[in-house]
Amino acid sequence: MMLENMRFERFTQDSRVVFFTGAGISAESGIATFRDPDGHWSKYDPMKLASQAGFREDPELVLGWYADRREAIHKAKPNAAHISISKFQKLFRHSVVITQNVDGLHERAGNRSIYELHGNIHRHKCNSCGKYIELNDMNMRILNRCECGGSIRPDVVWFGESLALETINGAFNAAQNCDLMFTIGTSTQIYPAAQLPFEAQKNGAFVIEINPEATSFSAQADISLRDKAGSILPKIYEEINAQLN
Ligand code: BV8
Ligand code: ZN
Repeated sequence: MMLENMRFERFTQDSRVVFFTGAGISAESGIATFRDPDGHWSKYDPMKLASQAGFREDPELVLGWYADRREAIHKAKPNAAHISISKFQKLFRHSVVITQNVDGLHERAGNRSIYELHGNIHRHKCNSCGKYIELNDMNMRILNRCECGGSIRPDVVWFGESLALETINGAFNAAQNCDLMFTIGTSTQIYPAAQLPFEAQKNGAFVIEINPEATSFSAQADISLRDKAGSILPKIYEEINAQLN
């Protein structure tokens, strides 16, 4: 569908907007996704690395994987898609970002009202008492212990771990009460996050998907754009900004 044919007059600057994102929005920043052919999971078994069992079995393999990712993220910069969201958030006052990503690029791009469903790779906590602990870069690859004796791990949500209740409740509430949702760069396979576009649409939102590949949500998206976020989101911003002003 051509952008010019998309009509956005039904929205105003008071519309409630949700930007729901996955690893694909960081792809153009050079950060590997999970399920693309050269993604993280193609090299490792996710259940092994992003799980309590995997961490118990080989903590330094898991800590090394996160340290490698953190180094790649430090070298990366937010891309045009992250930056467009900051522009959108000036246009739509009631807008939030709900991300599955742990890379912190939304925050670095100046996006606000961010729900980090799966935590943040730059924070560490105790695996037993949950206390947040500052680590310097040196010892992020080795197993450190909390004063309670627990192992220190990245503050991310692993498979089989529950998402922070306040975060997931806030995200569902935002999705169920928005007028417009963009679902960007997610294969829509990981639950409960993947439920969000369906929830938004069920509650009357207009949902636009941006992904070079089709996903389990594509067939029912109001608009599904087979494109890269970094190239099409700036164009959609220009189109909507022109129609709203
Ligand atoms: C939970 C960690 C309740 C941080 C991640 C058995 C036991 C327990 C739970 C389950 C179970 N079986 C199933 C479940 C539920 C499970 C689940 O969903 N499993 C799947 C496999 C079915 N979920 C959970 O375990 C969740 N917790 O349910 O707790 C509970 C508790 C106890 C017992 C029972 C239940 C926890 C899920 C969180 C797991 N942690 N990451 C980290 O290391 O990063 S998941 C991981 O996948 C990342 O967070 C990632 O963000 C997320 C989703 O992936 P995507 O973001 O979609 O990325 P992906 O690579 O898949 O897709 C990228 C897309 O981008 C592609 O479509 C591509 O086409 C597109 N793209 C590429 N380039 C671009 C682009 N798009 C736009 N522009 C581009 N340029
Ligand atoms: Zn502890």
